[in-house]
Amino acid sequence: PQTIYLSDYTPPAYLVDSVHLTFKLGATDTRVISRIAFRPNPDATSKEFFLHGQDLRFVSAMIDGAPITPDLSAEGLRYDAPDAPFVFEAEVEISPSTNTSLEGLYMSNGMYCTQCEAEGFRKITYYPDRPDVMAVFTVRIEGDLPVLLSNGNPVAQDEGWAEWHDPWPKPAYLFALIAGDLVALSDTFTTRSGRKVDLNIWVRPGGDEAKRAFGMDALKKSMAWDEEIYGREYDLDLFNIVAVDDFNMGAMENKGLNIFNASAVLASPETATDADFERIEAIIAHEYFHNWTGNRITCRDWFQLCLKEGLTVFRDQQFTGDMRSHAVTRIDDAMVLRAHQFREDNGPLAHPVRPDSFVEINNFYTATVYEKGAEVIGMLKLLVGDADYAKALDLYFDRHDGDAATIEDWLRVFEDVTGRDLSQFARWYSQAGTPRLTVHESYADGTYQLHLRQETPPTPGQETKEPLVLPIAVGLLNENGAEVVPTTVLEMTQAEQTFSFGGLSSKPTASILRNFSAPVIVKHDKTNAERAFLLAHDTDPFNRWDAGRTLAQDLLMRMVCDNATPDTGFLDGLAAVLRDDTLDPAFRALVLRLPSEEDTAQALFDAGHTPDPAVINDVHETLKLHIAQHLQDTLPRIYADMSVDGPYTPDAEPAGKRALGNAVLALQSKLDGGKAAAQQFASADNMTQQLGALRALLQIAKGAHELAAFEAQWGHDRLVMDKWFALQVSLAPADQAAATAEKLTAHPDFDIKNPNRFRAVFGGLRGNTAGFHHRSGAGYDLLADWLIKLDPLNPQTTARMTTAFDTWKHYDTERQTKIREALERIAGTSGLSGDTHEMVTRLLG
Ligand code: DPP
Ligand code: ZN
Repeated sequence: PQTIYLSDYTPPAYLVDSVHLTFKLGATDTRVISRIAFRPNPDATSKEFFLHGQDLRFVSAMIDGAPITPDLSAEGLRYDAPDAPFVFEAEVEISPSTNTSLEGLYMSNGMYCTQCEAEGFRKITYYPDRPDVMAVFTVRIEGDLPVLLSNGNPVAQDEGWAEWHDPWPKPAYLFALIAGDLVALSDTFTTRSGRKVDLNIWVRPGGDEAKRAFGMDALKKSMAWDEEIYGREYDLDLFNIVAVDDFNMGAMENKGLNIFNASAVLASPETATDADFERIEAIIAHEYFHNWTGNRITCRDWFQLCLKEGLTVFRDQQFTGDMRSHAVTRIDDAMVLRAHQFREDNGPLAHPVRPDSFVEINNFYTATVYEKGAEVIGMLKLLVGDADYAKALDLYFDRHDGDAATIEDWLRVFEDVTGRDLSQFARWYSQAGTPRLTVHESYADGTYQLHLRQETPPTPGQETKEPLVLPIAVGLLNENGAEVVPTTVLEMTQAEQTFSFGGLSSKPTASILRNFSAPVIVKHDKTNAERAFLLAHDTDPFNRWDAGRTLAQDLLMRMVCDNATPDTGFLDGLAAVLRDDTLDPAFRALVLRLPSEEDTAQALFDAGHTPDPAVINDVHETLKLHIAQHLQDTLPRIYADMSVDGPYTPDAEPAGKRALGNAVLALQSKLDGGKAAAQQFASADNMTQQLGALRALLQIAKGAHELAAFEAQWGHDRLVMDKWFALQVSLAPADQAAATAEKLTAHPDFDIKNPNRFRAVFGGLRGNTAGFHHRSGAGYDLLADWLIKLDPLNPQTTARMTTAFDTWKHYDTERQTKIREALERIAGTSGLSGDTHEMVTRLLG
């Protein structure tokens, strides 16, 4: 496997004007006949005619109608082609039913489907499979199946065939084909300029039909929102979404034909939780928003992946905030960033938002590219202001429509609109690692000073770091909790900087990094009294929540390191928020939620300790019990207050009540032995409450009866059963986690080839911090065994799951030795995929 460098980019030798593809479908012998009009690229630096191709059986090829004998290799096809426009034709054979990689054309429960991003199109036919080659596609599908779909608009169809034409030039990674026995929920959306768009959500018949309505609603909301907020209209007469059972990612934004992991689109009140509904709404929006940020303007090369992903995540986060609550959305997004991206930055897999080299691009669909990529855009918006952000985006769409663009193009529109020099800001794209922002304060003579220092620790391949541009939103509160200085954005550009606020009558309490204005770790030696004050009074909801979070994290760490016991100050602060009926229940639920055991492990490591997951687990349990006991009298009242009248809707308001109800129920179960939870389980009419009750029971090592009942009720429903598989493993007592996972791999419904099921069991295992890291090493061994089994079938999902080991150097020597052995065993497997090889090599560092 070869390392590819951003600095080696060269333009394509040939461009493509049009592509005609004919598919003669067959499970093991699909014929793909291509006719591609090439012309030399005037900007090319090389004249080599090379087409990617992988796992293809070559049948024949012609140039301008004359048969040719090209050089074939495992990577593709080479030929001494004319230095003038020509038509290339080829016929190849592929075998979708044996393609378990779920990349290229494959089969899922009788349905033909495709996944081409990033480099799957080369498994379909010979082609310049790179995003800067954009072309107009016409596709003919021949197959004995009722529904035959591709990108764009239908041209003609009859029994056994269909023809499609996509008028918008696109890179091959956005190609899609679906063929199967499918049924649609249909609707329409009229764009603001009056284009009537037909919308369909397709599923296989036999159970999923009732789960389509919410996705359709989310799609229409997304279409309206992108018109209203970004001025972007949809540009075809048809928009199809198809749900697929076997899928490596969440979903894929293929032009006019989005393909979704069934778990990311199908939902009904009985089968999906509030969190599922929210996730589905966000993913539908995300894929739809890609139509402009990704499809109309795509990436020049895969190093620019954050150009479309960071921006599209940012847009879907804005959308979720607008649809639901901005405060709660921001807290959710920050929790995800800290849990996944900060973790990534803190280990051997750290890389910049725009990496400068990779072996396998599939390994860079990461929290850093996506979530940190979105944060970078949020900072840019904060720095330039909303009005200039809007102007810059308009310019971006105007200037680059139809382009395969770069981060430089993106930043230039902001420079052109604002006149700013963004060269220092651009370091956010090239410098890996999470900055630490150390805060010292002083107060004298009515002037409050903030002394700030930023420092980014070294990451693999980047020993020294430069100062970044940090937008730091700050507000100052007086002793009554009133705001004496409203939110102000400080622009920090140097390693150390001091900011002053004058004219104050007493020393204020600072609320720093409001709304999480930059993706940094704040090191501020506030007293717990100050934190408790902010938890009670901060006018910025994010920092109010974060003050509680920091208090909890600090307490948990003192419990681990110094045998501290929970102090009443903390418990009273929590109680006050919980009882405050003026606060959004969703917000109260978030305040009640403790940092995860994984969060505590990371925080301990950051503070120079070696985390012991067994001790962390004990301490978390102890704290939850203390909280439950402290709140004993309040819990039943809040639980009762959170009951929702009327039929279930997944809207933010009742969902917030259910979130708080479930959080309270989990605490209550520690006191009543699971009585209330068993009742909720028995009477639940929606998955949020059914699953919330089951979780509460499993957390106190009860619920065997309910688990069996759940399986009996839901055995027929794949998506619900994924929850059943995941929950048992993730909540198993630490010494039984690996055994539980192993037992479930022998369950008749376990299917190694289905990524959702594999992730349910092994994602459940990695999510059980104390269980995965149990000192026996059983968790490590089991995961390694199964990754070795999965790799020959599905390299992409295998490689992704190796990230379970990315914190391994944080642990004690004994655990490190065991993890190293597991990683070396994977690395030493003969025939290991390039995807997994790259990951274990980086992990072993
Ligand atoms: N489908 C994936 C996403 O939307 C990759 N583009 O993020
Ligand atoms: Zn995306």
